Amino acid sequence: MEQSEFIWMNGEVVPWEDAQVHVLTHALHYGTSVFEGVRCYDTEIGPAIFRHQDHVDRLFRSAQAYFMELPFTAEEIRAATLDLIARNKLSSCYIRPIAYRGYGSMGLFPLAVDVDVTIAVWEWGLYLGEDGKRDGIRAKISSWRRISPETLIPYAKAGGQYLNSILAKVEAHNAGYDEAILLDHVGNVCEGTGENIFVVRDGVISTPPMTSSILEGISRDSIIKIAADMGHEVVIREIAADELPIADEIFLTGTAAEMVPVRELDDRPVGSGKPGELTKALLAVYEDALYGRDERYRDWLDPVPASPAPS
Ligand code: PPE
Repeated sequence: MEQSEFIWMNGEVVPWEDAQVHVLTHALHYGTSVFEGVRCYDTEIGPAIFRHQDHVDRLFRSAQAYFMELPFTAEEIRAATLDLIARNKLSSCYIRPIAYRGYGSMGLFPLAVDVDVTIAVWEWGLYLGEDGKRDGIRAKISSWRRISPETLIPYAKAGGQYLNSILAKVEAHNAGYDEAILLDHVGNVCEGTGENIFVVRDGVISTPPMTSSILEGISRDSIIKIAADMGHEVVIREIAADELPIADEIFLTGTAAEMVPVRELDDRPVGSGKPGELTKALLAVYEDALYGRDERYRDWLDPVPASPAPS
């Protein structure tokens, strides 16, 4: 991976290589962590974090779901992130804040273990590649079902929950596909391993609701708002698995992946087998929003200060 100079660890800025944990860190054993994936773009108004506050808020919601009390406020995390990007002299980067049960005691009762918080920022290209975004990807319906609300907390972005995504991702990779699409526990369409899903048929855009065990994606929300501004109401409804083969267009959204057309699903072309017209139109406006080129979405940008706060 592309290293940067500094990492923020429990309130201190330390050199990248010094950001280490003990092997008996609770989260390493039991997945007791919550995290975010955020991006900073080199925008028209300078380096700026896309929907920063929404990501920080989701981090706190995830933490609450797993009884974790963060020793920092949302505002402290937000300010630390902006400062860290400036210190690392980055104009665009991926941002990974993580709160985790640290070192102190083992065993499944976690509440006595302190919560540590770190923030790392580094340059990270698109998850499914620039060519994936341009030409579309090949996806496979996973044989693994997405975690259900009966066993875990789908709306939380928690470390341990990602074993589910990892099983689906490796299965898809080994079978020669770019990405997996998971159904929920009752068999409705849910999402990708790290992206939400949208389906277009006869000009109507649909996306699964919270009750289909999705992670409530911030990119998903941005696309819903952008589509509405373009005159397309996105229908939020349960989508049956057998609606996928008859879709005209399918695309995925997520911070790491941004927005990616699915050109082939289970070896069959989606629509024409090329990124669809609506997908392309939405992607163009979405990119304008990310890079601050569209005034309507400037409120989504949290500008990075030109120089770090004096320490
Ligand atoms: N579903 C899942 C399971 C998920 O992990 C993500 C984000 C999304 C949907 C989309 O959410 P949002 O980024 O708010 O639009 N996945 C993050 C981590 C991916 C990774 O590989 O790590 C991300 O995109 O940063």
